[in-house]
Amino acid sequence: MMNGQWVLPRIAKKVAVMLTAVLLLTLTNGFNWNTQTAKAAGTTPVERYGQLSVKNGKLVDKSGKPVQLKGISSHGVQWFGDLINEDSMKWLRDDWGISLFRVALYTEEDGYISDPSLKNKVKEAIEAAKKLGLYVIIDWHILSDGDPNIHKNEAKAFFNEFATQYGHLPNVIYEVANEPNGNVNWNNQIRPYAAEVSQVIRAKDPDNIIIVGTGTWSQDIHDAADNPLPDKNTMYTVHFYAGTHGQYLRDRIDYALNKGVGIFATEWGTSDASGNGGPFLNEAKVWTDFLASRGISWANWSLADKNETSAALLPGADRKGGWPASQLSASGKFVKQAILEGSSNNGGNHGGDNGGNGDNGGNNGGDNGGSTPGGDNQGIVLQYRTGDTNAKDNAIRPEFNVKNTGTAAVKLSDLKIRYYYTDESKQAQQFFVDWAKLGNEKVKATFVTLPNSKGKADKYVEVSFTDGAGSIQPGGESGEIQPRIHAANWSNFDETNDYSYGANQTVFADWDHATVYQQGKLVWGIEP
Ligand code: DCB
Repeated sequence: MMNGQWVLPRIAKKVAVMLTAVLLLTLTNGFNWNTQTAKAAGTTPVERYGQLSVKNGKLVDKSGKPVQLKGISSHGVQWFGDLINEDSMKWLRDDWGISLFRVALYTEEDGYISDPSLKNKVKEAIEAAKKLGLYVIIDWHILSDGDPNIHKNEAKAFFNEFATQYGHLPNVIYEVANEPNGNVNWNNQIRPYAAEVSQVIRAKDPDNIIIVGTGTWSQDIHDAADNPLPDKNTMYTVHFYAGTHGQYLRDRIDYALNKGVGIFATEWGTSDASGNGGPFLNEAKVWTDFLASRGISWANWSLADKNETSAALLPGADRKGGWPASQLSASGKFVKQAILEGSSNNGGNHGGDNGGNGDNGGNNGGDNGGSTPGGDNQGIVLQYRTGDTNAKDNAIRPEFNVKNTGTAAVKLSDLKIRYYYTDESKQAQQFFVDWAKLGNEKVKATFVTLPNSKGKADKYVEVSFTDGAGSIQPGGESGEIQPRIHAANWSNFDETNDYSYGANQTVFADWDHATVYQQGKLVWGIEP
């Protein structure tokens, strides 16, 4: 199976998740987490917990006791900076029970690099956090600049300034690279960058927590766990979106925890990875329960009133807090409740009602099990359309829908789809899933070069499904599966001579120029 990263489009409009080997490690919860920390009325979070540090992979307070911080992240300060102020943060502390606030300073997208004055908003948030006794994450929000080294010099200057000015405060947490993505990995780009920036911070601030992003939009925590940084108060961030990222990512967290490294979820959403779609509150509940059981601190994306699912506020919400339920989105209600639940932080005693009976936006996590035995089935139909009408660009986008017209359920993990093409690049191939109804992470692929090329085919991609993908019931279908193939060097293909390509088939219809195998047996289509 090929690993690959993809380049983030400037305007991310579709959820895309890298398809890669998933660590199938089932690990037991290696430690007992005490979620009940001492409740001291009338004190702020920072008064209660003081100087944080990392001990045996856990975030601990001044007396060495594990602590789970919970809170919310701002959206980009260049867009929603007016929602970041002492009043709104006070409201979040007292009404929502947050102990943590994250300030997202985008580097690109009209962020800090083009407008350095945006750092003043970060300073405002830190000053407010100091007054309110909140922990504050200074988030160097790389995103379209997938490689943190692109703005490394600016990062070093920025963190030097902030560590010098605020490093003495116990409130401050540094996040040095939000979401590395694209053609970068932990060992070659991210770790060296983080080591260099950390050195700058440590020269001024010997002990506050430093959090480092990981590859694939901060999902490659296993790579960091395999080769962590030497600094003992460094943690690694995992980011997840409930509609996109599921069990495989929780398994990676357990893998990392069992290796003894500290994990911090500095950003997560109830939406899909685009920030929109859903909300997926059942899935989100599975996640917040998981984080609670592992004692992992988190900040939700985001404090914004943008018209998107992940925004906690509805458009036009007040700028300075005081939000009634009618100004909260479904996500905002869910997140507020998740923060208040089991929180030791509602003794804020600075006004607001701390009752904690927020509206419960969440349903209880349902599990969708239901596997059925395979067996011989003659009812498989493959539908196809091309998602790409440009036959000469760098992408091949065959989209599939598998129908079961038979009488027995068909296990998806028994099926393989082959799509045949000619590979002009002669390079390694990259495979991504832009969308799959059954869950992007449940679709895998491998590339096979034919020993003897057959005119219109010298390679095929074989799409398969994980055990967790479930079954297609009689009369049912898989739903759309939208893969994308690129050469490792992003060179163009010529699809006009590809066996499986249907230039004119832009709506789903049966397609026999791609094949389906069930437990290895050809059950649909004609091989080239
Ligand atoms: C992350 C980014 C964050 C982004 C959210 C949701 O990106 F850290 O900046 O926020 O997750 O996508 C979104 C805002 C939008 C805004 C857009 C661009 O919600 O309002 O227009 O940023 O500034 C992720 C996270 C995961 C994945 C992809 C992205 N993933 N992404 O797994 O594929 O494409 O940005």
